[in-house]
Amino acid sequence: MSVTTMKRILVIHGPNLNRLGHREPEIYGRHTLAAIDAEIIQAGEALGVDVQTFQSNHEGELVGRIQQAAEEVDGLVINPAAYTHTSVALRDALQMLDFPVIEVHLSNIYQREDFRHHSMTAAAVTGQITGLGKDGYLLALDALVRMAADAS
Ligand code: CA2
Repeated sequence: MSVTTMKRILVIHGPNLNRLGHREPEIYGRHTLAAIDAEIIQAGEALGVDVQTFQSNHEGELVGRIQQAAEEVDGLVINPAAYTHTSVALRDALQMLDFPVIEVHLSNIYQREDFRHHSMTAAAVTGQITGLGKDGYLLALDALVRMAADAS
């Protein structure tokens, strides 16, 4: 029998995602970040993993939380939001991790403006889920647990 080694997962939300549910629901959905986080934590409980969530509007805080995660968790889900397209600092921080990382976007970044088509961070992560709304986070949790089970 395979035993999962995926015990702790961190979910990071980047800038402006604290405003979810309040503006642009046609692009990002009607759910608030608090409601999405509650669903993520509930899904983690069902999967038997401890899930923590973190949101920041500041690049340096996000880098700091990723560095801290290197010592604390077994997997990471990150929506770097606008920093996806600009941040060498986040890419470098993600590159240093030695566990699986999944990049999630609520919207399909490839259907949107040209500047969103390039992800600076994608090359530093294990995989990317884009365009599936909040379900992308839940699928990412599932994928991390499955990866760990397959590897054990
Ligand atoms: O689709 C995604 O999840 C994005 O990462 C969201 C970012 C955007 O810059 C990326 O290109 C794609 C923007 C997050 C902004 O969040 C808002 C929340 C409520 C109202 C307006 C923006």
